[in-house]
Amino acid sequence: MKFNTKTIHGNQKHDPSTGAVMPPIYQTSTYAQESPGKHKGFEYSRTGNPTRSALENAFASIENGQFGFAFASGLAAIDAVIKLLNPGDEVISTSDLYGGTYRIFTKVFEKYGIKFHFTDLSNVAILEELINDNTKLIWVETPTNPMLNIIDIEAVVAIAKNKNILVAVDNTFATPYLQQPLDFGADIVMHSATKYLGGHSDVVMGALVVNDKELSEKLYFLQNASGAICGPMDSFLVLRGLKTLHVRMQRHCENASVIAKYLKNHSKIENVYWPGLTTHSNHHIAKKQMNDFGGMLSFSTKYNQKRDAIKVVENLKLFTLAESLGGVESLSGHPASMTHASIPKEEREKTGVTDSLIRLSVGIEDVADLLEDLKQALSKI
Ligand code: P1T
Repeated sequence: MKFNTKTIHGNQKHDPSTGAVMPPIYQTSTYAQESPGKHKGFEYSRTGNPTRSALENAFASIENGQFGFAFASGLAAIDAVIKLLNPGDEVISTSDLYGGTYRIFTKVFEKYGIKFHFTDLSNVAILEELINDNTKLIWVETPTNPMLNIIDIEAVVAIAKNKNILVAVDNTFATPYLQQPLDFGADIVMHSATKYLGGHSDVVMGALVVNDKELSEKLYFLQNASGAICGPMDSFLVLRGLKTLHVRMQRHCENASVIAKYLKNHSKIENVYWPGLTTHSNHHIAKKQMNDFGGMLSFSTKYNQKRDAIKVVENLKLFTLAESLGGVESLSGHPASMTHASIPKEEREKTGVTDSLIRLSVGIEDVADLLEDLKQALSKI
């Protein structure tokens, strides 16, 4: 089955009791048992719920995996992955990544004895220097949030494989429409399903997909034991969103391409970060591992002035100034003071997240209106 069919039909079946084409929202916490332990496959909704199962099956299908898991948020999904580890274990992570991921690694898990190394993984050779006997996980975010760096997943997997190190890929920015990390040999693919998978800025959710049965059993245990599951209504909404993922992503990519090129030629712009530009430092890797280049881009204004960046985001009208991304509507953000404020200034500036950086989540509106909006906002500086 091709990807554009999988988003609609992948691992889905009509409701067995009524034939309902969409799975009903099974708004129930528990299920009747005929005799202790004798039931129809569901016993308690933390452990399993039919609407959530339908979504988890869809997640697995679109990521070319065997087992899907839905969580209460992207961070809850990340939490489950790190709980696979033990005190003394070490993680190597890309240094340019979502601020909340950095925060859970450093502020939550370090105190349980897990050590995190942050490095620029667009240079995979660095892994050979950092890997030791305690290294158990490599955390890859590609494209990175918010600098849109690209990490070569196959190259990371090649280094990790014979060393028994798990490779997890946060695929939030790309979505499986653009890249399927399990096909490159990654062990775990993770999503903030809040973003493109849901696609309509109305749900907070996380996802994990794996192929390995033993790993899936460990994650299933953690999902149930820690309990950060999502509810049936949210499961329904994300399943509905998924059905248009391919058409939305196509338009996100087209619009971002037009906007990236416009900004690149704008006299008031210093740098544009979008992996589809031939001038992007990892463009060749993006071309190799992605089907297109995505709807996220960042840029910095000339002279590196925070006040200019603030003025631009304040003046944008169609691009709503807001956290999050990946919905049908365009959003703007100022990472240094919003999504990445939890990373110390010296750390984030090392990766390029300066006070003059603006991030855009390019929506699927008419691109002429989006260009007009950027033009008027940039004319204010
Ligand atoms: O917000 P939540 O669903 O918990 O997902 C966390 C997360 C994980 N990974 C990536 C790459 C992310 O971008 C996010 C959430 N990011 C934002 C809210 C943001 O505006 O960047």
